[in-house]
Amino acid sequence: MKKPSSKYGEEFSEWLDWILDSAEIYDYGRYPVKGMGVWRPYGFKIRELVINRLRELLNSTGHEEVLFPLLITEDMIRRESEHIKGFENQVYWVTHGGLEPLDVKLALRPTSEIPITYMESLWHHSYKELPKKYYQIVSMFRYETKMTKALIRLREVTTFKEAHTLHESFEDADRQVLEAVDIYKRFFDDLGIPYIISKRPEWDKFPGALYTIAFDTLMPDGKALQIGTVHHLGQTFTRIFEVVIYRRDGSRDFGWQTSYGVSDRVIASLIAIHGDDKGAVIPPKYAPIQIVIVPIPSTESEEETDKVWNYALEIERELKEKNLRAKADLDRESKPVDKFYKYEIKGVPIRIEIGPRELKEEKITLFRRDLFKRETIDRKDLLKRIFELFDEIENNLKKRAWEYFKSKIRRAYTLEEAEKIINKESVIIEMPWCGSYSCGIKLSEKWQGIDLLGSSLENIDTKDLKCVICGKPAKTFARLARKY
Ligand code: 5CA
Ligand code: ZN
Repeated sequence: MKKPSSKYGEEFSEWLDWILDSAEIYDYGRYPVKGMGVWRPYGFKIRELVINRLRELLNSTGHEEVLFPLLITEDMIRRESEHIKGFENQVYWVTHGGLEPLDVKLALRPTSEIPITYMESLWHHSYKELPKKYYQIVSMFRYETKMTKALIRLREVTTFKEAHTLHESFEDADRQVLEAVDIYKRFFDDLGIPYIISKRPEWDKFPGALYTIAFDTLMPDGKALQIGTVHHLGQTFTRIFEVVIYRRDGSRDFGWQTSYGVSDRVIASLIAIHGDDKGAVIPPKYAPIQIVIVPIPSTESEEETDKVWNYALEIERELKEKNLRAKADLDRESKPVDKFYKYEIKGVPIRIEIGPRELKEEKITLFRRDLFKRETIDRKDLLKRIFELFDEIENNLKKRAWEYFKSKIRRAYTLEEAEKIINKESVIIEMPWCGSYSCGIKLSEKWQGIDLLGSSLENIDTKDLKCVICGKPAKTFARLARKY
């Protein structure tokens, strides 16, 4: 695939396709079912490292992993009308078993509120068992009608982490929403993915939810990408499936729920946000290969070259003993510069270059992928320097990503001001808003292709500010952006 000259602007889409292909992460667009791609070994490993982190965060906060069937009966899914309305035109149906038409059509899960609530009605009856926090990491299917895109808009979402919780009161579910937001903050912070957190407008809530809170990041083309959502589901599903809970005071009430999820979009963001025009730059914690060792052959003799190759093997062994993901590329056929290029595309954070000179002087040359910088150190300092570099690289990637992100969030206090910015560049715009439904609708319809992400969750000072639509006192900031 041809390499675009930049990852920014209109070339981003090609850049993403190029990197997923040439770094052998995810093969997309060639498998003969639209919207579905193939994780290749290198990509699968990144995915696994990301999932491991997510599991750690969920397990350590009292979440329990479960595994539900993929299929849902038609009558189950039709029982909640608002929910099915939201998903109706996105559901894949299984209609046959072999040659026989099925008596009951079966849906491939587009999400699992329905099956999970159904089983909760059989499992949980008392406040003493609550809260319950379940999660699963599974494939989910949505027949997306907007343009599909590798990892960003899939029809089979292969890394759908969905959490579903059950509580005895509205307040406890409200508290759970905050815990979920906190968990996702820690998750995205760890990945170095910047975000803003917004309360979605009424018309953009998850079908059946009381309210939805979303994490958005920015892709290098300036479009906002929703990378995670947290929903307060109220009693919508527990009412339908009669999850009745005995409460502390002896009364009975339907349970209260939340759900929250992230997907393959997180991995797309990790790659897109840290990468550069030369390829991916994977943070050390998530890099399948953290250190690649490239031996440089001698120009003098074969014997000398053999020694360098042994030196490379020795270093690989030493690093692996410390549980570092190191790889010595000992291929004798290909040239060092071709190896450099290959691992730069793959985003390996540190490269070790050793040749006859390093061997003789007991030195090691290190190359940092993020800054494209070389340094030569004493061999004995290798481990210490590598661990330092891991921290430095992680912090640099994080800092760089947040600086870029913050530079793309702008305030405007009138519609004219906003329009000037919008015509010039693709950013997230914040404007004073009274918070009303009608002004929100007007804002979201004001400019073609620019949507309302919602309002800031944190209290931003709006004293003396006026809603850009109606002129009444502003209660919050509305955020608008081009959206995936
Ligand atoms: N049951 C709830 C919580 S898990 C739910 O399904 N919420 S969702 O519809 O908002 O999906 C959760 C997250 O999955 C979204 O925030 C988005 O980041 C991601 N997602 C949704 N659809 C797709 C898709 N077609 N391709 C890739 N990621 C998707
Ligand atoms: Zn208003």
